Order: sequence, then C-alpha cells, then structure tokens
Amino acid sequence: MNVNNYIKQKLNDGAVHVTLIDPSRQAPDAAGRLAETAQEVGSDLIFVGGSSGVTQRTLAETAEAVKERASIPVLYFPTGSESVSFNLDAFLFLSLLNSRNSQFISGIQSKMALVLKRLEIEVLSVGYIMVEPGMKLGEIGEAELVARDNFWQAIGYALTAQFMGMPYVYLEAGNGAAQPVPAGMIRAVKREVEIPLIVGGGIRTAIDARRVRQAGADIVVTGTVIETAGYRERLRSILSALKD
Ligand code: 1GP
Repeated sequence: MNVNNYIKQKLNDGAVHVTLIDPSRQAPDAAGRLAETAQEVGSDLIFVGGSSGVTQRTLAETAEAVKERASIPVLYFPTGSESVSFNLDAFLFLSLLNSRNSQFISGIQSKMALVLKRLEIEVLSVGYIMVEPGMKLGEIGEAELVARDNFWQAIGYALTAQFMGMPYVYLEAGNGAAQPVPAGMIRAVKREVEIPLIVGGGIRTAIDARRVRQAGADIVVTGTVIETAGYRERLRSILSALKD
C-alpha cells in the first residue's frame, strides 16, 4: 500500500485522524488492542513512537502487535529515542525545523537515509515545528519553541517546509500538552501554506478536535487520550467531531 496516496485520498474526503501509540506506555499486546479500537472507531492511521525509554525490543514487539491487529497504515514516528523501527508501512522523515541542534534538522536523518532507501521503505517527509509548551519532545529535540502568540514565526517555519519541498508540515504542541496549538495560529498558517497541515499535542476532547479542525488542520494527531479510562468513547467522540 502506498501510504502517501492513501493519505491524499483520505484528505479528499475530509479530515484525517491519527492515533499515536507510545510503546513505553503499555505492553505490546495492549498496544495491539488499542490499535484495533482506534481503527474500529474510525482512525485513519497509526503512528508508533515514543519520546523516551523505548528499547529496541519493546518497539519491535509493539510494532508487530499493532500491525497484527490493525489493517490501516502504521507509520514509524521517530521522536528522539535510540530505537528505530523499519518494519512498518512507512517512515515519518521528520525534520525539526526549529531545533537549535542540526542533528534534529538533518543529522540523524542523514544517518538513516541510505538504510531507508536500501530497505525500500516509503518515507513521508515532514517539516516538524514545535510550539510551546513542547513538553518532553521539545526538550529532547532542543527546540527553540515557537511562542503561542507568535503566528508570524509559525508561518515562517511552515512556509520554509513548503519551499524546501516537504509535502507535509506539522505543528506540535508536545505530547501531553495542557492545550493544543492555538486555533489562531493554525488558521494563520493554513491561510499561507498549500501543503497538508498536521496538528498534534494536547487534543483530548471533541471540542479540542473540532476547534483544531475548523481552524484548518488537515490531519489531527491524538496520543494521550488512548491512555485514559474510557478511551474508546473519548476517541469515538473525537472522531465524530472530526468527520461530521
Ligand atoms: C502527537 O505529541 C502528539 O503530535 C500527541 O500528543 O499525547 O497530547 O495527544 P498528546
């Protein structure tokens, strides 16, 4: 399955929802069940990745369990941990555009590029932009965080992704953030860029999801919500807010 084409097709029908599964948060078989539920309630894609403490073994077992239980595309989401997975449907080739450390912009990527090519793994190039508070992801990526009221800077980075030829741009508030990226910032960025806009971090409720979607997010990523009690219903309401 070509994941880029799949996403394009889904985007023609409306918003795309992604469930992020962090392998460090549950055992592999539980991750498999979460993936199955996510697909059942209408998620279009799964990202597997975690910011810290993920061993190669846990990652590989989680990836396998998720692949077993879900038939929607599963992508590897590299988030600065030392482990890496090459056995998924595609690889998010993230460049953290507002990092102070060039390793997160192109250094680590350059060490993986030839392996990805040789293994013939599909890559999705993404200009990744960290917005306050950034959380652990911002810390690990040594991000020069975009302030929540600095819409101009967000636009500047998003257009940089587009002008550099990246097919996607991603505004990230950070895993577990108290609030999503501000709707005003999403709207401002969406007005200027033509490439699909991914938004994640701090989206917990149907209201958050609808606000982010109405502001212009094309692809909405939620992670933490599946780690809470009653996640099936929460996810269902997020999905219905995004898809109606
Ligand atoms: C993916 O970091 C997000 O973009 C996930 O964040 O865990 O806050 O949903 P949450």
